[in-house]
Amino acid sequence: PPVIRREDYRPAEFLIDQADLRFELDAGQTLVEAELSLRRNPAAPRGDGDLHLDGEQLELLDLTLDGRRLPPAEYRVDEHALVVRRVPDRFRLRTRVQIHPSANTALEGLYVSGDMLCTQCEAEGFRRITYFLDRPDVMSRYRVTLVADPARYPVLLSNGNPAGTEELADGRRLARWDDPFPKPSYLFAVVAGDLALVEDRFVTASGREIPLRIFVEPGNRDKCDHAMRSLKAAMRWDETRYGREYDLDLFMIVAVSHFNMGAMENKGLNVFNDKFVLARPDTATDADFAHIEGVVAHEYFHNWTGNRITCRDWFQLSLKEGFTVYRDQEFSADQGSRGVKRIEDVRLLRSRQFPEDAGPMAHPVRPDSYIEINNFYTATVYEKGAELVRMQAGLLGPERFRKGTDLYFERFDGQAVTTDDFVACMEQAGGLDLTQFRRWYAQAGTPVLECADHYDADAGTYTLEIRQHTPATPGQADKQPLHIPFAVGLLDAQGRDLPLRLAGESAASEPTAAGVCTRMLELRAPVERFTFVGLAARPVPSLLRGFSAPVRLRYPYSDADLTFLMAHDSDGFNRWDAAQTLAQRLLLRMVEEEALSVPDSFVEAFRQALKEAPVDASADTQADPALLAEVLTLPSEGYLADQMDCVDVDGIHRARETLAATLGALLREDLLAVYERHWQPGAEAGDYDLSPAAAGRRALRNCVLGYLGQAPDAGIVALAQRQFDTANNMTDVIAALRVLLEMPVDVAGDAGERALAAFYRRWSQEQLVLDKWFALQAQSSRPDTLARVKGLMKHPQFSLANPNRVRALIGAFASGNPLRFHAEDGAGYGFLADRILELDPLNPQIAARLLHPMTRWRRYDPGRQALMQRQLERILEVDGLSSDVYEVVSRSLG
Ligand code: BAL
Ligand code: ZN
Repeated sequence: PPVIRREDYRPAEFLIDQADLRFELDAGQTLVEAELSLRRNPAAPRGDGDLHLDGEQLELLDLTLDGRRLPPAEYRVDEHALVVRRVPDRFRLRTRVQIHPSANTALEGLYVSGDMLCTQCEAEGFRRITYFLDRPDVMSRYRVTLVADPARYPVLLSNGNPAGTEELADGRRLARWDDPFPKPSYLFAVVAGDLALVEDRFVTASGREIPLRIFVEPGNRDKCDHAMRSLKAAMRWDETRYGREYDLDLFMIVAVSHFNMGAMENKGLNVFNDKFVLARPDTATDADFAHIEGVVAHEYFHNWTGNRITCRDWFQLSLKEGFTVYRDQEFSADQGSRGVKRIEDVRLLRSRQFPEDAGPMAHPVRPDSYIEINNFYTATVYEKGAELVRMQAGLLGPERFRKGTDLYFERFDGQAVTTDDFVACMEQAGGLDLTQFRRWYAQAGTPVLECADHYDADAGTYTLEIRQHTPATPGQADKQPLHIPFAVGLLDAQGRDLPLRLAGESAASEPTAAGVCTRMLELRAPVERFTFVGLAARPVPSLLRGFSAPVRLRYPYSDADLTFLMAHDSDGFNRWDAAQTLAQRLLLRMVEEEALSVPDSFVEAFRQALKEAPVDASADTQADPALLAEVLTLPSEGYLADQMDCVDVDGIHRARETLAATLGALLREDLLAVYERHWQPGAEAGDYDLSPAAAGRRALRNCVLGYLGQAPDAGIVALAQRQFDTANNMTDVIAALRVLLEMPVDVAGDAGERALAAFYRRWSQEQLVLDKWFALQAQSSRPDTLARVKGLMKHPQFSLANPNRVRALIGAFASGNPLRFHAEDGAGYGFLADRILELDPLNPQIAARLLHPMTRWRRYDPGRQALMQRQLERILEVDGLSSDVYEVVSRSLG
């Protein structure tokens, strides 16, 4: 398959000002009539005079140009295009095509989900609906007419504002939609179905009343409250933080059960994976609620960052995704605990994006080439892209950043632009030179900062020396130094932030009233030195506060320094990070030395942290329980693996289990005390409290239960059983079930299996809860897990056609169970390769995504390397592989 390169970008030769589409909708076959007003693009050089329209899997029934039916000699159709020869400079083209939604298993274009019809057009799905210039820099006005049988499809939706309905003489219903905002084809959407409606309204800053409609499958109406609340909060937030008001007369969300992505920001008609809409306390965990809030906000925010201003080409994907992720992160931080949100975001970046940046799929935030754009909806484009926006916001400060975004919205509204255009606005509003900063968009790989320091007691000076380098990545051997914002504080012996004065400055910056003194240093050269003066004693440095740049930091902290920072750092993120580093260090030593015992100092640091747990559930004066739960959570197996040159799968699992069991046994009384203090069946049984504070208490209690479960006895089994039996919310039920399932049979008997069976009986008709049931089993550390996963593939409720189910079973096993997936005999690899070959003809996007754990094969021992390589080669040998899977496999082997 051909490689698409950024440097080959050319403006479209033709523009489509107006697109009038008429759909005769039916699951088996749908007729699509398109009348397009085309004209030559004055900004594009003249080509061969032919019009090339994208189109795939379309059956062309009719073609007219300015009312004249074209004879075959004047056009040609192939697998990917319709080419009309020698067209005039301005004309109307009418096509009629037939498509087959029920045969569409790739879930791109128009397809069937349950009993409804829906679309997914990003990135290149619109070409499976009609012939078009299916590229984001062609923005058109759409008028849509939908015709369908009202018994099957009483609700007919498209983008924009409703423009009337009619009952046709043949019994069918017709609905018209008109979208006044020009948009690229990837934002087009149609939904038809027998849908239940939940409606609310929002009054905008300028006083317009906007109906808000959430459509769901009948039976799910009682699970929309949280999504609706989140939507209204997001609409208000975008007005106050960015001055962005909603523009259409109506805003709609549709939840569908079969969806490749998380959700899609189609203009005025967001289509969601129902996992990110539907929630009730008894069906969804606190994490699910938080994801829903974030995703609803993310899609809504796209209305300005993505829809009103879109991407010139797909290499600019991070223009909308990086900025919109940054916006949703900040929104969520404002709804709950800012500190905890930052920890979660960095944990995700480190566990997904850092390994991507270090592997065969490494690519810049603005990639230079791709074979299949669907493979580039990555952690790099999204999460690292958000970090680039965050760094610019940090460099400008809140006021100038707001000026920069105002300028961006004003200058580019209605246009398709580039990441460079965005940076230029920041540069202008900030009065900064971001020339060097732009390299962040162009260079792949995670920069490494090596820090050294020197204290001169006689002079009272403390010098920090920071070296930066970015490792080579595929296709990019040599890297240039980056412009890196590096936030630093210095602590005195009591753990207080010191005033900071750099050599040459006349005055020191003093700590704030809250005792915080942070200096944003800017790194540009490969080696930078900063000398702080006026220091009576050697300080302890707190480096990269708030994770001010997406880098790997190296500094030779002693364990005592880390324990000190964990207890005292005024930066909450760095307190957590110190705890993580301490645990990571110990765990990696335990991997090396199997017999290593856990040092008392580590146990005591944990005991001390537990002592800070709030005394009762209503106290808000003590440590934030959610933050404490983060501090007490050990680095994941995947994160530890990323720290090793050669991943020791079994050693990592063993070390983590040993450490958790040791803490569970030695701190039993302290853990039990925290658990019991926060176990309030009375309060929980009443009104379930969704507040961040209550969720934080649940997180802490379940974290503590996890440790207790690692050193179980009959009392702990009973504790977990009580929680499973009596909890009124999914967070506590799942946490207890996980603990019961992981406990050894000689202690817990069949308690885990019984609980699992009870869970199935209760939830067998709730598809999203059932996904949890599949995933829990796929992630089990028990030796028979692969056999069990294979058995579950035959379960009547398993289906390869449902991406959520595939992710819950196969994805959870391959990506969420390193111990069993990477079993030494290679059985996990063979299983995954078989599934990919089965899935690829059905849904290439999902198949390519599932492959990822195998792409990092070079990080393992020679035996596992050979086994993974063999499976990858086996996949590559298959004829007719999709471009999605081909690209991932060939890059991994390359
Ligand atoms: N644009 C694809 C889904 C999302 O990032 O919102
Ligand atoms: Zn997005």
